Amino acid sequence: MKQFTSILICILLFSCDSENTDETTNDENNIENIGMGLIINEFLASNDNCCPDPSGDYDDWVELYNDSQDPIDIGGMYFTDTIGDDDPYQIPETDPSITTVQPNSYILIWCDDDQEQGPLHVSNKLSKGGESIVLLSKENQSVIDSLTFSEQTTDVSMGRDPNNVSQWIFFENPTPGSQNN
Ligand SMILES: [Ca+2]
Ligand SMILES: [Ca+2]
Repeated sequence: MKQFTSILICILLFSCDSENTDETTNDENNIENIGMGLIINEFLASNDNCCPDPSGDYDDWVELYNDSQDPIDIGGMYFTDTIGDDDPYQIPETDPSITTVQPNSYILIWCDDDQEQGPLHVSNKLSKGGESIVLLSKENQSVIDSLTFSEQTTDVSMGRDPNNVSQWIFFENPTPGSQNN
């Protein structure tokens, strides 16, 4: 029994030790997390009176948040409202000063089919009745973040709960371009 206990302690110590000091494991986790610094944070699928785009249009929008320590240029990434879309819309790479999201900052994609209004205006409008929002990487169109939503209320946004970012809740007072509140 004594010998068994000793072996058990050895095994436990070894496991704990390897977990705490194995940097390879952490590195692997970091590699898996590449691209997850950018998240879909809030959206408004039916904009009647909430908040106009820079051209004065009350259009649908999606707010992205960069929770990483590095700037991320969304130019070249793909956007679609359909999961498995084989022809997603590519955000233009023409003006990184407009399409780059700074660390811990927000950027708005206008879903208005007004591409002449700038690189942040995509071809897909959002359906009030519900559909999906999918952001795909520039390199291989892998999913950076996505969500599927059900019926929405005009001028009420849906976003991540600031107290629990994995929870999506409704906001009577949308906060496009700033922290959900
Ligand atoms: Ca517009
Ligand atoms: Ca917000």
